[in-house]
Amino acid sequence: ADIHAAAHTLAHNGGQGHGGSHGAGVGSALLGYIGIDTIIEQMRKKTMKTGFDFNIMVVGNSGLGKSTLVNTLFKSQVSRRSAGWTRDEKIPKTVEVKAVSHVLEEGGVKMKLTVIDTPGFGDQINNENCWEPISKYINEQYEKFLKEEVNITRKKRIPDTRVHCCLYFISPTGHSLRQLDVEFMKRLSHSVNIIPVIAKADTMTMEERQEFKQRVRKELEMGGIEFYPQKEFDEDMEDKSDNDKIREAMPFAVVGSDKEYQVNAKRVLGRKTAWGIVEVENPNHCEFAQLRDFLIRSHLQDLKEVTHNIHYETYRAKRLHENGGLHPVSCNDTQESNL
Ligand SMILES: Nc1nc2c(ncn2[C@@H]2O[C@H](COP(=O)(O)OP(=O)(O)OP(=O)(O)O)[C@@H](O)[C@H]2O)c(=O)[nH]1
Ligand SMILES: [Mg+2]
Repeated sequence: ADIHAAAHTLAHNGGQGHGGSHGAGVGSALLGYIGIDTIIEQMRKKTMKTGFDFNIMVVGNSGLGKSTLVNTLFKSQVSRRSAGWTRDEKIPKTVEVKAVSHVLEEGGVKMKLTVIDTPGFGDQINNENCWEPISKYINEQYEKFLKEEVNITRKKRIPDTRVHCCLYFISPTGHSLRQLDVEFMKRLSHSVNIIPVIAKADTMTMEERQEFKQRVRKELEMGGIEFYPQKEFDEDMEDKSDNDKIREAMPFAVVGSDKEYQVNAKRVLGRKTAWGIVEVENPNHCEFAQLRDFLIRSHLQDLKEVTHNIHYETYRAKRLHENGGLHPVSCNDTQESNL
């Protein structure tokens, strides 16, 4: 992103810059502050005003704690737990895709969070094509966005329903990945950012967990399955070294909970197990905090950018190509990030 010819970059740090500009030749008259750096504050203000969309999908067998984990991640009831549904309702005959939106606000910043649930995934007798409705949903959102984009009169802000992130829940069997896991991730990893996680990590001992994690990692690698953050999209060495650390720690073995326990005079979210209370946010107990930090605190914007610049772009190019090269007139000035 920051490719620039060195000769054209003039450090201009306010009042201190003057002395340094003597021999520079170019721009020798740096007489005071311009205000380039205020762009950050301007962007901040805009974001505060408009808020932003974030769409997260959860996929995995019934009962793996998908709803609980999303609720734990966002500290609110953003995904309805299926408890309370009747038996017949509980396992749909086909995979359904259900999106529910909420607006969350923190520090004056509004996030419109949409949680896309996929009840019925992996719960059928024959799970052969159960990735299909999910893939269809993902592509439909790209299609919607594309239609809006190629309109002659476009909305100032195209509503973004594209799936920015797909949390894939791996069953804590202690054995290995199932055929379905491999199939799903293989089929979808080129159209959506997949983040695999090991569900209900508290049902395994620390040793079992480590062993299982190693095995899953090896199988993902052998299966040639790519997941987010993809190596090929690292933008520079710093990105690469940060992301390498994350990739080496994946898939995160997580625990979710909506119950609080008293631990050392503090109320913490946790789960009671045979070997004591597993604290959800304690990095010594499970990798929930690592997942949260990565997903929300460091990579949320990047998830959106990769969705727009890579996955959507791939879809768009393919669609326009199919259309016999019918390019929209104004395809070059689309919003960079759909904030
Ligand atoms: N041991 C353990 N149990 C969990 C965890 N997360 C959720 N559960 C429990 O597992 C059950 C199912 O949790 P849900 O969050 O409804 O699971 P889900 O994947 O959303 O299930 P469906 O919506 O039916 O597909 C509930 O009884 C939860 O309390 C976890 O991390 N560890
Ligand atoms: Mg659920």
